[in-house]
Amino acid sequence: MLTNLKDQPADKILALMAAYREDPRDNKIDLGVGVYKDATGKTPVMRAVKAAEKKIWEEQDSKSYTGLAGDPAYGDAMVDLVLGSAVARGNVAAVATPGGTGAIRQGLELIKMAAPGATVWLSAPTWPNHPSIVKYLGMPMAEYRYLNDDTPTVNFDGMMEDLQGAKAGDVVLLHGCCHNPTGANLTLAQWAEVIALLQERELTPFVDIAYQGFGDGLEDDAAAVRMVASEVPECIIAASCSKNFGIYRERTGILMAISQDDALQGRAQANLAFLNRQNYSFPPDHGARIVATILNDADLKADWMAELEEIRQGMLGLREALAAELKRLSNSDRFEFLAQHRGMFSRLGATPEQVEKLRADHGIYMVGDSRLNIAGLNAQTIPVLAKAIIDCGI
Ligand code: PLP
Ligand code: TYF
Repeated sequence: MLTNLKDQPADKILALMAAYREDPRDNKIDLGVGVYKDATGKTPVMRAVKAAEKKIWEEQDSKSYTGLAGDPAYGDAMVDLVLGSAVARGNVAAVATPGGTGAIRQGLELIKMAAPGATVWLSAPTWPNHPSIVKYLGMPMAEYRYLNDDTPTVNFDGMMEDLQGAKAGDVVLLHGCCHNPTGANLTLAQWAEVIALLQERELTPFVDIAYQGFGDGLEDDAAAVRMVASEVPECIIAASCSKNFGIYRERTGILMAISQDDALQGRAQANLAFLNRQNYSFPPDHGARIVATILNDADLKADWMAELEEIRQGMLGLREALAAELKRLSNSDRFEFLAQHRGMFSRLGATPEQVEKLRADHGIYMVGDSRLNIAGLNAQTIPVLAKAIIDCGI
């Protein structure tokens, strides 16, 4: 039987992570996988996470099953964190999932059950796992333009034009904030135009929000998803706690299905629970419990928010410093976009050959599409990267 299996393509980002690890050079720089790193190159456990784990260890007296939707305290806290008061809780069906990826997978499965012929529209480019999962589920897929060819800014006209081609009932996958891989984001005015188009053409938005708190702040980063959720008749939201709580390996995410018709909440909730049951029964609890413990404790929440804000400000500082150094070396403003972009990533706009030259000649690792993880930099490596970028003719 196993001989029938085909080879599967490797995940390029994860393969890059392995190649970096094997590189013996001392001065190598990892700007690959989207994991936050501090100035010493470590991915720390956040203070509030440690404190919450201690509290859980001391107070938890059972590890019996939770429920198919996960711990309700986690669901409520996350609905509140992502949606604030944009939608009444009674309109939101929500289940805990293994990471944001689990939420994306289950969200797509829900769509497949409810609207089997719907085409899923993805931004070009997007996070490679989006098309990979859509394809695996055998769902029709289409792309909308997202980035300009000449500068790494949003091609809004192209995006709107392409989405005009969607048919009623299709699904549009949107990054809630901090677009991966481009770092280029819609303004709120542009979001309003997208929402008007979704309504006019009867399209369902599926918002993937994996970096709330990494862009303009916890509230600002949720502004778009809240606007979507409060204005369209129905939407799906996949949120991840991997980055903003730094609990990557705990696999903590949430899937929400929202309808303005609160009579549908019960059925949506039952279907989300059904999907969890088909795939793995109960979702992982430890990360979800950490998140609920933090969000339901005023001191822990304040400390988490403060640390998240330090992380965000640190990345903004790195963006500005890199843009300034490149301005100095190139005598031009062509890298100014680095300071304008938000989140962990920007795309440099380099060719695959230039990206390979950065790796081979300078030990600088970034994804083949020239996506770099800003958090992989520090005050010492910024001038090194900037010089290498100019040396490679980018
Ligand atoms: N969506 C996007 C755009 C991402 O970049 C990621 C990865 O970090 C995720 C979702 C989900 O991440 P995880 O499954 O680790 O929570
Ligand atoms: O884009 C990234 O780097 C992150 C981490 O299969 C990631 O989203 C990368 C690849 C993958 C899962 C997560």
